[in-house]
Amino acid sequence: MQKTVVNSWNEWDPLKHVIVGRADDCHIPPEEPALDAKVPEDSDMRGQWGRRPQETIDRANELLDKFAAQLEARGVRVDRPNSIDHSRPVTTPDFHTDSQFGCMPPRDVLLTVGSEILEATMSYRCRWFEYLNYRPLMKQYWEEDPNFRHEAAPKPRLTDADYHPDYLSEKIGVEKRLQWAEEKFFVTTEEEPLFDAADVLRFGKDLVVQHGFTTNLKGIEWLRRHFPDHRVHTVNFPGDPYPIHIDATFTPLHPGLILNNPQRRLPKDQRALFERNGWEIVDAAQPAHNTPPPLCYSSVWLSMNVLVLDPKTVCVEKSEVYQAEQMDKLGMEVVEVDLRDAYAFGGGLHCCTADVYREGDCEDYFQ
Ligand code: DAV
Repeated sequence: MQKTVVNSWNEWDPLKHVIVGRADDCHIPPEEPALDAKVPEDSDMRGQWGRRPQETIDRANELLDKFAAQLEARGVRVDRPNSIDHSRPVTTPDFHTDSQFGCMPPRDVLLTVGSEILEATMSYRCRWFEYLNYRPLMKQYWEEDPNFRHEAAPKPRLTDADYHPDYLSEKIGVEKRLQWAEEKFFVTTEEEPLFDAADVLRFGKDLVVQHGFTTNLKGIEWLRRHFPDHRVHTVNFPGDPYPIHIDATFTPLHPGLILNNPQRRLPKDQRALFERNGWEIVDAAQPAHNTPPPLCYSSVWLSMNVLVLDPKTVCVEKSEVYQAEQMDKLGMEVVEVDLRDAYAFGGGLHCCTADVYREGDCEDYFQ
């Protein structure tokens, strides 16, 4: 009998097989345009780069290993990537960077849609080769599953023409950033298609994609042409001064229910799709922390970066007590996962995983 290894159409059907990232050899990359635009202006990461301190790598790996074991204990098959040497510089005919990023978080690189896993273009130079961390797994799935479609989006050139120089100033200020977000003026230009996989949410036949720093309109158009059987929707969150990745902003929990980041404001006309189809958009609980942990790119809203195991069960980071309490009130069973000391490696529970198999087929949730 033929074996289906890869199948996942949405963010909530029962999870059976997942990739969990590794912190091995993760680096803080040197300055480059798209990355600098995301590092908060008051961050401890400004102006420093190099391999992350070994004790933080060890601690993050300990937590990721425990998370993987927790998932396995619930019957989920867990695969882990093979870290490449991220200290190696990258030179292409178009750019040079002195180091790479890491094999975290897999959600940014791999987009699973049905029987396909698509490697995103990425928009940071230091992440150009990140797909190589996952190639041994892709090779294995390709050999195990005759229907698996392993795809890669066209590698971008990432010349200076890909980035707006206005974003390169050290101090832009939050007010100006919010104005630019409102105007949809982001660090990336429309030179060529760019997208990160973590800007995409899967709702069966519909893909909801955030236009922001890491995904441009051409990237969204590329996805629309690549998935002709899907409807692709563009969304914006003008309340986010550092808009990258949709998964700490808009989190579907099961058909009919989405958690929304109360600071980031999905515009009214973009809410219409969900509301006219009877989906409830609920404001997420406040994060439990006032600041992110040290050397972290992400905001405190990793509180809502949860991993849904099935429509009634959700993994929530252990210290995010308000988020857990809200999940409980929404009728979800909460699985606590200790991951905060790994946040600095690129994100929370949704970020540090990538779907391989969820039960269920492609369904149509919207009209
Ligand atoms: O809120 O900083 C983090 C998303 C990481 N995938 C934020 C977005």
